Amino acid sequence: MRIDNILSTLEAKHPGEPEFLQAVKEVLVSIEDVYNQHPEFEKHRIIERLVEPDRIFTFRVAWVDDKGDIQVNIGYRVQFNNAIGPYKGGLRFHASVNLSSLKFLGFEQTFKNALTTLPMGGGKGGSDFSPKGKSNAEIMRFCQAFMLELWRNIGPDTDVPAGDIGVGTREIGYLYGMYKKLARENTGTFTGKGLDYGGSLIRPEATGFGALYFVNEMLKAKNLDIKGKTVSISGFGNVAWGAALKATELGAKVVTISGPDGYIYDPDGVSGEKIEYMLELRDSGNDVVAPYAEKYTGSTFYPGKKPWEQKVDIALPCAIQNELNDKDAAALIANGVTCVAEVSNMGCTAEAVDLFIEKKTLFAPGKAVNAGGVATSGLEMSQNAMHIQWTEEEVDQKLHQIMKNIHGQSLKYGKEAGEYINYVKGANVAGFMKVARAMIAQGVI
Ligand code: 2IT
Repeated sequence: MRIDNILSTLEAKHPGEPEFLQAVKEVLVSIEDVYNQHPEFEKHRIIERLVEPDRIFTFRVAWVDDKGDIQVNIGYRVQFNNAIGPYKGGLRFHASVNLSSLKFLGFEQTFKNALTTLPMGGGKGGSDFSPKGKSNAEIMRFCQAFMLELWRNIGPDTDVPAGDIGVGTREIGYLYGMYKKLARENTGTFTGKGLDYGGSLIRPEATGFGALYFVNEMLKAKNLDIKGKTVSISGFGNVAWGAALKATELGAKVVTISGPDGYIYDPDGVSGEKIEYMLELRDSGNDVVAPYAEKYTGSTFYPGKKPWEQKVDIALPCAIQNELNDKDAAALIANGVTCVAEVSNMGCTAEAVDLFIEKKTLFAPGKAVNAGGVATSGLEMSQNAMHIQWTEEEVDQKLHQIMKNIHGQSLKYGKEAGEYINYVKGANVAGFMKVARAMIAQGVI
């Protein structure tokens, strides 16, 4: 495999997609050795086939705002790869959404979903619509307009969307309501639904819970205990909330959260009602964390800064791609960080990841760490298909087992000379092998 050739061909075909190229490069570098040991991969042109999505839908979403003015956004669904199951992955509503970010997310999702052990292919979608400052009625009209176009291309055994940044239970409700009306069926073609109409218990918590189960396994593999460790978290949305809940429950102390306006340092720990307050902040729709420091006076707000400058044992980026760069990584390492785990998708820049690996910092990539979210979506699909609802304990226990399994797979393929475990390599190889085998078995399609 000539990685440079593949990347330059891809760049020439699809100029202006830096996030997608970053995600592809990371996987190719990781799998190079196993790829070269298996000539059948080359023979079946697996890489060339994997880097092109099965198909992409792009559509106009026109809707009317509260003032009566017409607004126009772009909607997307990238059906990346369905070798091991129906396309599965979230919808992101955020001003930064474009084809490059959705292709990177769909590509990552393919390997992440393979790691979950459940039969799900990779997909992703969304819009450049920003929910920030929009009224409830505007969000509903946007979601309905979005679904008016997308509904024909999804289905319970075809493509099952879910939430991502900017798409939570409220948005899923509006999207699914319109889907159901148009499709005239109630088959659960969305996950992250409300508990009253087919949603799964633990799904809201699952990404954060799963991440902490994974981090706990990483520490245990090094004979370390999470109890008493300090944790920096970025973001203040659903994922950060679940991570803070479980970290606190396991006896660690969360000392930061962050938003686009800056970060909060709370030496007493973001715990108890303060964790629930994160959701209040999010639901205010203003996208700021500054009010936290006004409410909890023992904490400090650092405007315009990122939490990675604080000395902690564990750092968990939980916000958005490339939120932690090489300078941040160097600061964490200089402060003696023990473990860094991406909870956001591709939360670290390539340079930051290289630095963690070079310095042998315990580091794991988003596609392994945050897979508990989509795994629990898979459990929601199972419950919908069987027309039953599992208890909180049943779902949590399955989630815990899945995360242990993902850790085990990443460990198996990530062991390097010496004691270092390269979780980036481990997760990429484990996910890739499964998808590649499934593609070969199903012929040239
Ligand atoms: O990035 C992700 O894995 C998600 N946003 C969740 C996808 C899902 O289908 O639950």
